[in-house]
Amino acid sequence: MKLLHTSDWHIGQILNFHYDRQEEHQCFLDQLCRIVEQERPDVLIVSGDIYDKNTPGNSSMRFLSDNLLRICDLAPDMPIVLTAGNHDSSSRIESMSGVWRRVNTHFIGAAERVGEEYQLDKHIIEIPGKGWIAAVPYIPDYQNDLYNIILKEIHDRNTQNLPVILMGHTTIGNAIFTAHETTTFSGRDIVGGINSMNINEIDNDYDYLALGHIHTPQTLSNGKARYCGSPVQLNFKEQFPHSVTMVTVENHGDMPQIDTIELEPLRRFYVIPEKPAPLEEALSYLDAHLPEKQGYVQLNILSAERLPSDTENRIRDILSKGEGLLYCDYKCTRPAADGKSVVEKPEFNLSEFREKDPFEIAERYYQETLQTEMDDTLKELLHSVIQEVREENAR
Ligand SMILES: [Mn+2]
Repeated sequence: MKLLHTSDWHIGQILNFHYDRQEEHQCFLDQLCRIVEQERPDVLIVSGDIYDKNTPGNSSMRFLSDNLLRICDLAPDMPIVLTAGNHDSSSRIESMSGVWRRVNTHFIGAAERVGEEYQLDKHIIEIPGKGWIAAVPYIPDYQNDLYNIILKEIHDRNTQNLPVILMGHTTIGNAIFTAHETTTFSGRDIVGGINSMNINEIDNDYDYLALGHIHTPQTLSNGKARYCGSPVQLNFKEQFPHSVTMVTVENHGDMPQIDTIELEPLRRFYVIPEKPAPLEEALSYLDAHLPEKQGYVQLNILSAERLPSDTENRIRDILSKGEGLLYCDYKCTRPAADGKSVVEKPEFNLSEFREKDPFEIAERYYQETLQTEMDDTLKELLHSVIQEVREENAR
């Protein structure tokens, strides 16, 4: 079976409340269409975070339908499987499932139980003669048993010994989280509000685990679980090539062959200069090193003081000398007291702030105002309240 694995599209993202990314998403989807035509995969999967927001605008919804239909027309026999991520509204994604199934496209939004029993059929997609997809969307922690219950069910149905692909949108412990802010609670990493789980909690009965949520592309140490990463760069931290993943598995029990196909971005993200420099130095460096390819620019400033109010205009003036260079923001780093090393303490802009985990914000606020760490009792209390609100919202 040949599988095209993507995740974390984040359609509808508005960068810094200002820059609509739709043209960039179109550029990605045009490339995806070409890849589908050339590679002829047996299935295309999107492991969560289809949209950037749980209330995508009408234009984003139309954008997704138009592009999915285009892929359906190019490869009518290739099923498409899309699961909800933590950014998506599970009920919205679920509401699309009926109509889209008519064109071999499967939207799976949430796990449902009748009494104690999960509804398994909606998560199990058989590709006759090729393999099985276990489509698990983003699920709250307490439903982690779902992975194994579905795998067990497929095990019973898989009489031909075909490859089994498991989808997940979660945090796996010990993965590389470079593009994300992380926090730790009770020895577990929390990334983007999702507690990490140990990969060994999932039974070894899959041939490839197609993960979403972490935007840094990486194959995990067992050699058969992978975060394919976001296809469109979403912020200044994601400084790595963006790609999609092609996977081939012959039979159930075989190791997958994993290849990546790099994507060409429409716009780039420039952090200038590379290391934080005093304001005047940073401005003249930018002036002398204007990037040639279009993109977003963040000025990297070292300053103990608040920056003068005309800073933004001065950056914009310099950028207007280039082609297609968009002002994004500046990052201000304070020098450390010893005058040598640099304390990384960026001031968040609003859009970065919105991406933060509530736990992390509270932890930082506490630390900064009281100059001491939260104790474990308080952490635990806060954690359980946040969890409770989340579960309430998920209903
Ligand atoms: Mn994501």
